[in-house]
This record gives sequence, structure tokens and C-alpha cells, in this order.
Amino acid sequence: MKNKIFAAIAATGFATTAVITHAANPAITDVLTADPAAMVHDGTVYLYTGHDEAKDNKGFYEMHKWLVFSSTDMVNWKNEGSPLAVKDFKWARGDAWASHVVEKDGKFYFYTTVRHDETKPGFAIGVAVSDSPTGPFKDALGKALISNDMTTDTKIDWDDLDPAAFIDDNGEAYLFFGNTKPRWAKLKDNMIELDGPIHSLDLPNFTEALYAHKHGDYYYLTYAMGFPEKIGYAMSKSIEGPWEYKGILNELAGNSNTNHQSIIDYKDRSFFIYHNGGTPEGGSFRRSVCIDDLYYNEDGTIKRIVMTSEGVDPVK
Ligand code: FUB
Repeated sequence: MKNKIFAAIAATGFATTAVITHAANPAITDVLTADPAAMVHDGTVYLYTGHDEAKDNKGFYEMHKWLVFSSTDMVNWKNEGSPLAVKDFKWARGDAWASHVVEKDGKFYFYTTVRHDETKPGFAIGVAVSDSPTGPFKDALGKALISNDMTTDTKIDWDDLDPAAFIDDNGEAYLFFGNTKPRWAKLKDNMIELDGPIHSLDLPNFTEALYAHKHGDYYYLTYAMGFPEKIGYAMSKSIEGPWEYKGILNELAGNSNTNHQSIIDYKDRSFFIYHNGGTPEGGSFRRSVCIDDLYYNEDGTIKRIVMTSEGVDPVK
């Protein structure tokens, strides 16, 4: 997970050993990780990921559970195990795809993509809850929060995936999601029911991985565009829009068709967390999480991400 450079420094007749720890991308290499979603809680960053288990890159995704890692410097990541698996949703039959976790009133809510069992077509979004950021999480509803029959304006059965929650400064909570059509809905105070209708958004070249965050006075929606995917973004003065498309944020990963991003502020720095296929046997179905710095311009727009092999300097 980390690279250590041991430098022997001779000084005034005696030797000192300095340990310089720096990151590398991919940031996690001892296990395959995809679809990162990071959350800052009580001074620690929790990084939730899917787990690619495909043997090679010829077939399709094989994903059965999610993983969680923690860090206080964005470089050294502790593997906290698997807080949730598809089998924990009795109504689901597979595909532990993208997820997102938020905290509200001391409870942690894990919104995630799964394939519904044969009683409903295609993909669905479930929600699980825990008293701890590292789980274990339990299905909060015993049924899907969002299922394919709730969004009949698209003809595909994989349009309800990639949930990302957002809690505004006034405590109002929202869920963003979608494939081919970006969507959002308000969440009730209990975080496990929708509060009103599902709305659609108009974002150019939208594919999936819709993610909301706030920095300063602006709200941001980032999302995967096209296929293979780049990441684009839009800005607004309100979480309910209107949204103004601002351009490409991250280029093609190159070695993976998908790029799935998460963005956080942590200890006065901002980070762009994504995946690529950058391990020796990596690729579109064997992905790994990477982390690079993210910088805002004075007008609130975001500088284009520079994907690096070196990763980020540790946060002090
Ligand atoms: O990991 C499976 C799917 O690939 C996710 O749901 C998408 O965002 C893409 O990363």
C-alpha cells in the first residue's frame, strides 16, 4: 500500500535513518478495489470500494462484496475488511457495484447498487445502516430503496445504479444516481425513504457515476461521460440546480473503461479519488483505486486532474 524510502543520512560523525513515506498510484495494491466513495468522519477518511474478483479482463465484472479502508494521511490505508456483501440484501442476487456512505445523527447509511432477484428486472439501489463507519452494515429496509419499475422512462434495466448521497448544510438529504439518465430524489429525515418524486437532470454525454459535493459556496456534480469514460462536471449555487456544465475534469484512464470518482476535502486539501486498471494484471474488470490532488480556481471551477503514478504527498 505504500512505498518506503529509507535514506541513510550521515551527519556530523553519526548516521541517522530518515523514513520518507510517499504514496503511489494505484494507492491500494494488495487487493483489487473499484468504485471508490470516501467519507471524512471524526478526522479519519473512510474509503469504501467494490472488490473486483474477475480472473481476467476478457469477461465482465465479478463483484460480491464491498470493502472499507481508513487513513489519516491519505497514503497509509488500513484494510478494515468487508462491511457489507450482496448476500446481506435478501432480495438481491448479485453485483456489488458502486456505493456511497454518509453519516447522519451518529448512524452510517450505505447506499449501494445490486442486481435485484428475479421478482424485479435489472439493477436496484439498496440502503444498509450501521452504528460504525466500518460496519457491519445491515439492510435497513428489507427491500430495494429504488428499483427499475420506479423509472420507466428509460428502456434499459441498468439505469438505477451508482447512488451517491449528499447532506446539505441545512440537514436536507439527497440521493443522486443513474445510468444514461442522471437522476436525484430527496431523502426523508430517516435516510431510508424517498421524500417526493425522482427528478431527471440534463448533463451532456452522461453515462453514470453521478456524485455531488460542496466546496465553498458552490455545489458540484461530477459524472462519467461517454464510454470509455472521462469525468465531467457541472456547478450550481443550489443542490437542486440549475446546473451549469463546466467541462472535462479527468481524461480517460486508458487502461480501464471506467473511472468512477469521489471528491473530498481533508485537512485543507482536496482529493480526487478514482480507479484505473493500473496493476500488472489490471484492466476494465480488475481495477484499483488511485488518489490525486484536486485544485480549485478562484472562481470555483476545478483545474483538470493530473493523474500521476506517484500519488499524493501524505497529509500532515
Ligand atoms: O463497478 C461496476 C460499475 O462500473 C459501476 O457501477 C460503474 O460506476 C462503473 O465503475
